[in-house]
Amino acid sequence: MRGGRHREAHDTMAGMNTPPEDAATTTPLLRACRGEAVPHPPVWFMRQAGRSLPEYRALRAGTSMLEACRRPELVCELTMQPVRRHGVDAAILFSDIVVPLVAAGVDLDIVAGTGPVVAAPVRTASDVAALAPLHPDAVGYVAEAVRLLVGELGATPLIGFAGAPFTLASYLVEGGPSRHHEKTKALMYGDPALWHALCGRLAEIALTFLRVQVTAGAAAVQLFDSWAGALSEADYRRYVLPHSAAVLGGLADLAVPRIHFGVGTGELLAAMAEAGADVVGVDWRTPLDAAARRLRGRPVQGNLDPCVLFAPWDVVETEVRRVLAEGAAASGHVFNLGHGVLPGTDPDVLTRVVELVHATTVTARRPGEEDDPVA
Ligand code: 1CP
Repeated sequence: MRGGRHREAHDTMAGMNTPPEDAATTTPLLRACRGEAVPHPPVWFMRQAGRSLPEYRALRAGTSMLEACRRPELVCELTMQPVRRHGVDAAILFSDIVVPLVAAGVDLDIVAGTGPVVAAPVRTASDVAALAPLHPDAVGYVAEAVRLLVGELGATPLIGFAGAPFTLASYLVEGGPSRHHEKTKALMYGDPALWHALCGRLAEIALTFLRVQVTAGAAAVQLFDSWAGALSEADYRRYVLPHSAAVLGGLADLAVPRIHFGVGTGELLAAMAEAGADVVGVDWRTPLDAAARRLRGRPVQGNLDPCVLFAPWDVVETEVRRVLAEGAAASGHVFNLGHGVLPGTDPDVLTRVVELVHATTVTARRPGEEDDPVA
């Protein structure tokens, strides 16, 4: 497979001759997250494990999403598929942001073609009071999957993840996917005390879920606040930032890079960084050099429009090079899409993007760093 050849080359560059514990901290992903020089910009794709891959569709057939998330060996294989195929610089755990809610006792299902659907939406003080904390043992299957993966992945880092309080609250309050988040915002504006109580509980759940993953071996984490872009900066700071900060701050002692991402968050980037992110994920609407200015040079992740992958290759190539050039303005750049891989994406295009990013060492190097030794 093309990805196999590619990975060999990448592993060599990432330091296969160093002991495993060193390799885990010197890979391009972790170096870029710390703003250190890299042999090439690291690249992975949000939703890289998924319906764009025929091997994913074959393995998932007949198993519901939540059931798949509870089976460590299946999680391990689904997580590995895009790593083997594309030669990406990181794996992301196959799971979902609602998995810890289910484990904490919320009656919720992931409906194919729709997303998470909550049986009894959370809207009153008694609903919030009934939201139990997450006990780490309730996601023991996630810890087991992470341990299996760390063994399989070798030097390639595993990214653990969780949903941020606002995005989790949106699913719980709306009862499912939502375009305008109107019930969520009505609760937020109408009963701030209840809102903060809800988000406080969700922050604890997200933090426990992330700590389980890092303790089991995840080398970095991403906190998805996918729908935070629905808020003004003032509302984000008032109603959301303290809770996301509790999650990100609660990981500080574990010393893993914390990536924080949302969609449509161009106006929120500085505030999201203030919440405690080491790296801020950016969608395709904000050029990465503009994002880097808003973030005062902090490392960025992103931000190729996932729809560009449906255009002819010469367009894809031009856009990838533009993203790389703009990303070079930041102290570190993790190449990614601006949001998740769309199901109809041709997986061979993703593999070619990885090859292109890995081959673009020199133009991606930041000015003034030419003499830095490469890991
Ligand atoms: O490869 C990977 O990226 C790992 C897998 C992964 C991740 C990181 C899945 C599998 N879900 C997630 C996170 C997630 N889940 C987010 C944050 C990322 C993002 O913004 O896309 C969100 C918002 C969800 C919620 C969710 N779960 C949705 C979106 C619904 C909406 O509001 O539009 C959907 C469709 C799901 C189900 C889901 N999660 C993952 C998969 C493979 C699926 C499809 C399930 C199926 O096959 O039925």
